[in-house]
Formats: sequence, C-alpha cells, structure tokens
Amino acid sequence: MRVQVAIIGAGPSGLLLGQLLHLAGIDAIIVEQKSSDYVLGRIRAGLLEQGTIDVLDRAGVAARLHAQGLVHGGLEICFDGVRHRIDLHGATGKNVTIYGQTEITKDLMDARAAAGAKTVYEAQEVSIGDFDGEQPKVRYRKDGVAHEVDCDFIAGCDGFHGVCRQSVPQAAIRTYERVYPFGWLGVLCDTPPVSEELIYVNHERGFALCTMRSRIRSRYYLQCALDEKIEAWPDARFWEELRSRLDSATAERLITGPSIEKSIAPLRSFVAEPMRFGRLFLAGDAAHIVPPTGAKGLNLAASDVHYLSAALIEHYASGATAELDAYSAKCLRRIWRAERFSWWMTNLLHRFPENGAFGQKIQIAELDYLVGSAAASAALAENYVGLPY
Ligand code: RFL
Ligand code: PHB
Repeated sequence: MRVQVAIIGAGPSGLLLGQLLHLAGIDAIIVEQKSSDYVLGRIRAGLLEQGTIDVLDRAGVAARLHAQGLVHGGLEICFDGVRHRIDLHGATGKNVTIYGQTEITKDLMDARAAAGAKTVYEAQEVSIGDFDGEQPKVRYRKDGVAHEVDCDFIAGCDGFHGVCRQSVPQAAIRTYERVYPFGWLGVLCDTPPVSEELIYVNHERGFALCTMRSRIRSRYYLQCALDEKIEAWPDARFWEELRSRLDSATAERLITGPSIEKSIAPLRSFVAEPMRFGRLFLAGDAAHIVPPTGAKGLNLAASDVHYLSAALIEHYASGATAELDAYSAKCLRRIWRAERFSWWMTNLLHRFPENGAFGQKIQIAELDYLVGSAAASAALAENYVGLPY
C-alpha cells in the first residue's frame, strides 16, 4: 500500500492531523495499536484554548463543541482558605472552553468515518523505518497478517510511550525531563460542578482542582503520593479529602455521587528535541509532556498539528520545504513557553515536602502577589488562555 502521509496513533494529534490533511486532499492512513473504544474510553484533558478551537473549526469538527462547550471568562485560586478570581477575559479579551478530550476524539472519529478515510485500529507490532531516506515505511500486523505501507512522510502522533520517538537513533535526539514527586488522583462524577468556574486550590494537605465536563458532570483532582493505590481511595474517602482541602463555602456546596471513573496520573515535564528526523515528524505527547496543572497537553498537541498540517499542505501544493524545515523550531518555541508555565503553576500550587515550611511561606507570598497585582494576574491569564501561534 502507498499513501502520502502515514500517521501513527489515533489520539487527538493523529486524528486532527488526519482530518486537516483529508480536507486538503492529501492521502493519509492512521495506524493505531488500540481499539477505537479503548481510545474513546480514556478520560484526559478538558480545557481548550481559543487557538485549539480555531484549529478544530478549520478541521470542520467544532459544531458540537460550539453547542455544548462551556465558555469560561475566569478561574479561581484558593489559598489560606480564601478564593480569589482571576479575570481571564478582562485581562486578555479571551476565554477558555470546557469540552472533554473524549468528545473531541469522538467528533474527529465521526468526521473520519464520514470521509471514508482509512484508519487501522488494533494494529500490532507497529514499526517505522527508512525515514532518513526518500521512502519511509510503516509495518504492522493485523489479524495475523503482515502489512507494509510506503509513504512520503511519517507523522509520529503515538504519544509518550509510542514507537516513533524511540525509533530515532539516540545520538540524534536530546531529551529534557523533570519528574514530580506526586501524582493526581482524578474522579469523574455525574453531579453538577461545585462552581461555575474552575477552582485551583493550594492547601497544606496538598493541591486540589475542581473542574467539569458539563453542567451535570464534574471532574475533581487531588494531589496524591506516587505510590498511592486506587483501591485505597473508595469514593467516601475521596470526597472527605476533597472537602478538607476546599474553603468552607465550597465544601458545603459540593454535591457528591458515585464516581464513574477514578485514576492516578503521574506528573512529568518532558521535551524531546528536535521534532523532525528526515521524513519523520513528531507531534503532541510523542514529543513532549507537561504536568496537567496548566491544562496545556492537548492544546500543545493542537498547535503542533496546526504547524505540521500547514507545512505538509504547503509542500504538496508547491513543492516548497521551508515550512517543513521550520516545523521543529516553531513548535519548540511555543512548547518551551508552555512547559515553563505548567512547571510554574505546578510549583505554585502543590505541596513539595522537601521544600519545608520556608517553601510554603514563599508559595503563599507568591499567591498573595499574584491575586493582588493586575500585572501578575495578567501574566497568568495570558499564558492560561494560550500564547499566540
Ligand atoms: P495520545 O492521546 O497519547 O495518543 C497517542 C495514540 O497513539 C497510540 N499509540 C500507538 N499507535 C500505534 N503504534 C504504536 N506503537 C503506538 N503507541 C501508542 C495510543 O494508543 C494513542 O491512541 O497523544 P496525543 O494524540 O499527542 O494527544 C495528547 C493528549 O492526549 C495529552 O496531551 C493530554 O491528554 C494530556 N493530559 C491532559 N492534558 C490536559 O491538557 N489536561 C488534562 O487534564 C490532562 N489529563 C493527560 C491527562 C494525559 C494523561 N496520560 C497520557 C497519562 C491525564 C492522563 C492520564
Ligand atoms: C480538566 O478539566 O480535566 C482539567 C482542567 C484544567 C486543568 C487540568 C485538567 O488544569
């Protein structure tokens, strides 16, 4: 089989790239190792920057997002038991939108199915080769049969644990990493959210976040130890711990119910440079990870795909390679700024036992400055709503 672009991974990066290329008449296949149900079952991000919505609009998959997404013009930060509002819209003229990654994935899968574009789910032993030459290849097995795809370019959209980044010779790649000494315990619940806007909480027992997926589905997170086991967190314990970290008015308003999903995610900052190796281009989590505190993971995936689709479309239209050549540097500039912001938000809001009482006092002083200074609030807002592409 021969295609112009072989996309590895059917997460948001791969599906969005596939849709943008399809609209431009570029022939692409997506090869995914899991089933579509498995991909749809992963509960992850929920907060979109305007730039992400613009890309989804261009991909023609934003109708449901516009109908159902919740537009937020602000967020709250709670410390010392008091909530403070940051006016995102007032400071930047921009909003953020709550719309789950699961829903975006579903919209993209539906669009792909309607277009009749080819996606191979449950591909086994996926491997890539010859991307340093003119004829890259993707190989996989499906139902016991070996397949080989010839292509012009490979898009590595296969997430942090994927095969694409790992196929690059060690000497050609440099990685930067920080692993945080805690994780997030997340619960999804069919109850109305405790508040109209998100609440980020700095508390001596640890960070907490109140977020949502809709007006009737809430999502809550608690900072937890890395070795914490889900079984040790029956719903009652989760709600009790969450209440203890909230200000009293919010704690009283909290409506609890049976969890419909509960998971623990470790926190990590990671960047691989460069993001291009010959005819292989990495995008999304395959190239970088941010801790979820700044809600940047999915949004960075969208900006990578924006740059990559534009470069491929330009190349197929005119033969030019300038945008393909600029891809890695353009992405990395935006990525490092989002890495910095996510790292800063993580440091500001979590309990770091090794920082001791001094570290805690410094955090509170910084939070106090942040909510009291229009300039500091605006700096947070500008990064939170998303830096320009
Ligand atoms: P994904 O979503 O990981 O998709 C990669 C796809 O590639 C497939 N794959 C392979 N396919 C073929 N062959 C192979 N060898 C393959 N290896 C892997 C995988 O099955 C998968 O379908 O990456 P993508 O598309 O770049 O999208 C990135 C986003 O998913 C990610 O940045 C965010 O979800 C990050 N993230 C969060 N971001 C936020 O902004 N807010 C959040 O609250 C938030 N929560 C999360 C998260 C990521 C999590 N992970 C990765 C553990 C919570 C979790 C648990
Ligand atoms: C979410 O809705 O899951 C979410 C929102 C904001 C974050 C992280 C996660 O910073």
